[in-house]
Amino acid sequence: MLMASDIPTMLRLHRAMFLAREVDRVEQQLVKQGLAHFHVSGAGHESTALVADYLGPADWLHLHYRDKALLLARGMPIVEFFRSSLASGPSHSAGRQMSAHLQVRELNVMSMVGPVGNNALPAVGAAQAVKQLPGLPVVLCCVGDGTTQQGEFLEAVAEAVRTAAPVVFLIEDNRYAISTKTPGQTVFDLPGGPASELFGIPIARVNGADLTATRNALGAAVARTREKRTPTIVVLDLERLGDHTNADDQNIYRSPEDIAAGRRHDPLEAIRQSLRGSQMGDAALAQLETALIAEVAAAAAEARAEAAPAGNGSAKAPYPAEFATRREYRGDRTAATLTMREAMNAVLRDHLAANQRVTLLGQDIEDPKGDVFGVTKGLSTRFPGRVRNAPLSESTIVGTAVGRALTGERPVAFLQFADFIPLAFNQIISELGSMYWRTDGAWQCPVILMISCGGYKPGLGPFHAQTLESILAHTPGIDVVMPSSAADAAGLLNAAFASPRPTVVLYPKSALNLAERRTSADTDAQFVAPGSSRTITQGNDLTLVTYGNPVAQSLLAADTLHQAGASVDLIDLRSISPWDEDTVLRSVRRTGRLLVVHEDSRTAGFGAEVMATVMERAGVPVAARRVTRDDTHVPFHFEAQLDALPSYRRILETAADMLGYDVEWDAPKAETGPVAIAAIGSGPADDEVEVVQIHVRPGDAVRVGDLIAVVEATKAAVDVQATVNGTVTRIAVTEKQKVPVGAPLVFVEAEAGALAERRAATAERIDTAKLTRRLAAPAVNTPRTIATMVGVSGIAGVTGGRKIFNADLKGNWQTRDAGDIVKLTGIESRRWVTPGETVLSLATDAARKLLDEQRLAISDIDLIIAATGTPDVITPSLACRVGDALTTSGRIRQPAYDINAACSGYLYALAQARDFVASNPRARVMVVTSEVLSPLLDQNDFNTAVLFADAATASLVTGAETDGAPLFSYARPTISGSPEAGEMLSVPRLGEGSSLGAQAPDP
Ligand SMILES: Cc1ncc(C[n+]2csc(CCOP(=O)(O)OP(=O)(O)O)c2C)c(N)n1
Ligand SMILES: [Mg+2]
Repeated sequence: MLMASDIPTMLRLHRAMFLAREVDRVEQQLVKQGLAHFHVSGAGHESTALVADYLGPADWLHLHYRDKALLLARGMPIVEFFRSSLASGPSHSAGRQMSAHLQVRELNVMSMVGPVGNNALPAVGAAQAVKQLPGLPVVLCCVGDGTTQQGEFLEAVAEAVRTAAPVVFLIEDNRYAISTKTPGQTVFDLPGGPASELFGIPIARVNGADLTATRNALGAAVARTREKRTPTIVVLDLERLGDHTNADDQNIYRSPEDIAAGRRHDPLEAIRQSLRGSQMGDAALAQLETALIAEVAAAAAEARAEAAPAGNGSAKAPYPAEFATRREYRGDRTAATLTMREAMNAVLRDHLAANQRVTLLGQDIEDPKGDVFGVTKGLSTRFPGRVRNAPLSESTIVGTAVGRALTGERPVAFLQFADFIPLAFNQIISELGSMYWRTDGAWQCPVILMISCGGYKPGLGPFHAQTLESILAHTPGIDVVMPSSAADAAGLLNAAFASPRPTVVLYPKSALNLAERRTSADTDAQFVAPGSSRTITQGNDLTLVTYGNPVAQSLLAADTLHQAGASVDLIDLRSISPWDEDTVLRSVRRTGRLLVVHEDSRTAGFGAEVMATVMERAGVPVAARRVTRDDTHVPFHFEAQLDALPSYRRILETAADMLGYDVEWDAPKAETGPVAIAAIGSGPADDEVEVVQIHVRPGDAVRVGDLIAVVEATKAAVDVQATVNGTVTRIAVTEKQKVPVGAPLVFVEAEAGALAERRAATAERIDTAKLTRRLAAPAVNTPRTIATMVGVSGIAGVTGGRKIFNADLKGNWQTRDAGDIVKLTGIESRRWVTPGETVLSLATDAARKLLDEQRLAISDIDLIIAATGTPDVITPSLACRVGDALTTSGRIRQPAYDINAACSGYLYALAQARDFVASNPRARVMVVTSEVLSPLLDQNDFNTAVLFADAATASLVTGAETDGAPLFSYARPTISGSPEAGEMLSVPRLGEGSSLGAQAPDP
C-alpha cells in the first residue's frame, strides 16, 4: 500500500498503469481486427513506472519492451503506442520498427531493438559519457530475467563495475523467457539459490506488487547510483499477466494455478486498492477510469487516421553538403613526411584537441604502448582520461561507443585486428548500422571504428590477417573505408569526423609504415570524400580495381604491363561502402575488361559486388576476372601466406591473360658467396628500421647467436644476431642509416661446413616477367563500337577442278538439249570436283586462300562457321575439320560449328557471325561455305542436273575496328521464306544419286 496520504502520487501512478493496461487492451483489439499485426503486453510489469518519479530530464533510459507504464510516466504521449502498433507514417520509426520497440528522442528514451540485451552495453556507454556531467545524471537499463543470460548483459555489468558507471540495472523478473522457466538459471538466481551480488554489486530484491516497497527500493537504487556514481542492481518480482506476445499461448506451458496465482500480483489492482482505501470511492474511481478509457480511444482513433509511411528510407544519414563540393586534398607531395600511422595519429590528435567530446577507446592504446601498431602513441599522455585502454572485450568496446555516441560524444573505438570484428558484430550490425534508419533519423550514432587489417607480413597468420570488408560492406547503415596511403587515411579520417554516419576505417597493416606512401604534415587540411576512388594509373586496355594492401602488387603489375605496351586504369577504391561505381563504370566502358583484386576471400567477396554492379549498369559486355584469396584461411607460413593472398605474380598473370600476353618468369640465380645478416623489425607493421649500432668489424669471427647489430624499429630496439659461423667480410650499412626490413647489414663468409640458415622470405620475391603478345589478343568487347558496323572484309572462293559444258551432260532427257539449258538458265558450263576433291578440301582451300589474302593465321580467327548442305561427314563438323586442317601447331583453339541449310546457309551464317562480332567488336569470324553436289546428281532429273556444281567460299566477318574498311558492311540479315518439302528440290544422300563422277568427260 502506498501511503494513503500521498494522493497525487497515487493518482499519477494509477494514470500511467491504467492507461498502459488500456493501451494493451485496445492494441489487442487492433490485432484481432486485422489492423495491427503484432502485440507485446506490458500487463503485470506496470510497477516499473514507479521509478519515473526519481528520474529527471537529464537522465537516460534504455528500457524493456514491457515498460509501457514507465514510458507513459516518463511523458510519452499515448498516441505513440498506436502509431507504432499500426506502423503509421508519423510513428517514431516511420513504421520500420516492430511495435513494442519504441524510443523518444526528447525524453532521452533510447531506441529499443529486437535482440534482447543489446541495450545493456550502450546503456553503460551512455552512463560513462554522462558520469562527469553537472546534475549527476544516471542511466536506467531495464532487462527481462531471461535477458540477463545474454553475454552482453554480463559484459555490461562488468564494465559498469570496472568503470564505476552510474547505471541502474532493473531486472524485470517474471520467471519466464517466453516458455522457458528461469528460476535457478540466472546470475541473480543461481541453481543453489538467490545470489546476493553480481560482480560485487549487491542485488536488491523487491516484490513488484508491493508498490510501497517497490517505490522505496527504486528510489533508493537511483539515489545511490546518483550519489555514488556507481552501478546498482534491482530485481523486481513481477508477473507476466498475459501471453508472451499475440503469437504465443501461455496455456500450453503454464498451469491454470500458476496463471491464477499471477493475477493476485497485479500492480494495477494494487494501486486501485490503494486509491479505494483513500478517500476515493468506487464511483469516483470508475468515473476517472472512464475518462482514461476515452483518452486511449481518442489516441487510437488519431493514429488510425494517419497516413502510411512513405517508402523505407535510407539506412544512412545524408552527408554534410560540403562533401559534394569540397575539393579533395591529399597533402603536398613535395613535403611528404608522415607515414599512414603518423598521419592518423596526427588527425586523431587534432580532433581530440579541437573537440572535447572526442574520446578514444581501444585495447592497449594508452601510453607507453600507444597501440600495438603505435597508432595512438602520445595521445593518452596529451589527453589524459579521453584516450583509454579498453577491456579485452570487443563487444564492450563497440557497445559502449554506441551509447556514448547516442549521448552526443564523438567516440573513436579501436579493434586491434579485423579478425576480431565477429566478437563485436552484433553491436555493429544491430545497433551502429540500424540506429539512424530505425529511428527515422531521430538518433545518430557516428562512431568511428578503427581496425587494422590484412596480411602480407611475416609474423601474421590466421586470426591476425583478415580484412573482412565484405561482411561490413554487406551491413546496411555503416560507411566502410580502407585507405592504402597516408594521405587517403588522413583525408578519409577527417571526413569520418565530419560525417554523421558510423564509419569503419580499416587500415592495412602493411601500409602503416610505408615510406613511399607518406603525406605532408598539414593533415588537418587533408580531405577525401567517402565513396570516391583514386585512379593511380590511367589506361585503356584493362580496368584493375583494388584497395588496401594489394594496391602495391597491382601497381607493380600495371607497370609491367605498361612496359609491354598495354595500359591499365588502376583504381584504388579506398572506400568500400559507399564505393565509386561511376568511376569504375566509366572505365570499363572504355576498356571492356575488368580485373578486381582483393585479399578477402572470394565467394560473396566485394569483387563479386563490383562485378555484379558492372553487369547491371555498364550497359555493355565486359570481360571480368578476380584475383582474391581462395575460400580458405590465411596461413602463418609466410610463403604459403603470400601464395594464398593476391600476389604480383598472380595479378600479372591474370591481367596478361586477359590482354592476350603470355608470361615467362626469370627466377634470380641462387645466391652464392658470403651470407647476408639482414635487418629485422619489431613487428609485422615494420617496413623500415634505423641502424643504432654495428657490433662487428670486417675480419671478426662470429658464431651463431652473436650480437651483430642493434636496430631501432617502430616499437622497440631489436638485437640482430648472427645466423652462421664465419668471418665478417663487409659491413653494408652505417650507424643512423635507415634501411628496409630484410636489407643486408653485414656479410659473413661462412666457415667450411657451416650450414647457413635459409632466411625465410619477408616479402614476395619479385621475379622478372617477360611478356609476349599472343598472335591474336582474345576477343574483347569494345562497347562503344557495339552499335556500329559489322562487315565482310574479305572473300575467297575455289571451285571444283573440272569444267563441265552443257554438252557434256549425259542425262536422259529426250526432249531437251544443251541449247535449252542456256535458254532456261543462262548456264553454259559449271565446275565439278575431280577425283580426290571433297567438300572438306574445297572448304579448306577457300579458307586458306582467304587467310593468305588477309595476311592472317588461323589463330587470328575467333570463330569458324561452315554452311554446307552436302557434308560428307556429319561429325565432326566441317568447320572443325577446316580449322583443324589449318592449325599448324597444337589443337584447334576456336569454337567452330556447321549450319546445314542449303542455299540459305550463308545468310544464317552471316547473321550469326554478325551477332558474335556485335558483342565482341574486335573478333574475327570466318564463314565458310562448301557444296559438292556433282557426285549426288540424278542425271536424268533435268531440273537439278543442269544446275548443281561444286565450289567453296570463305568470308571474313569483322567489326569496323578490326581490319580497316570492310568490303561491305551489313545489317543483321532478316531471313524469311517458305520451307520446301521436297517437290521442288531434293538432294539424295551420298551414294543414292546416279553419280556421273566416274564417267564424266575429261575437262
Ligand atoms: C538475442 C535474442 N534472442 C532471442 C530473442 C527472441 N526472444 C524475444 S523475447 C524472448 C524472451 C525474453 O525473456 P525475458 O528477458 O525474461 O523478457 P520477458 O519477455 O519475460 O519480459 C526471446 C527469447 C530475441 N529477441 N533476441
Ligand atoms: Mg521474463
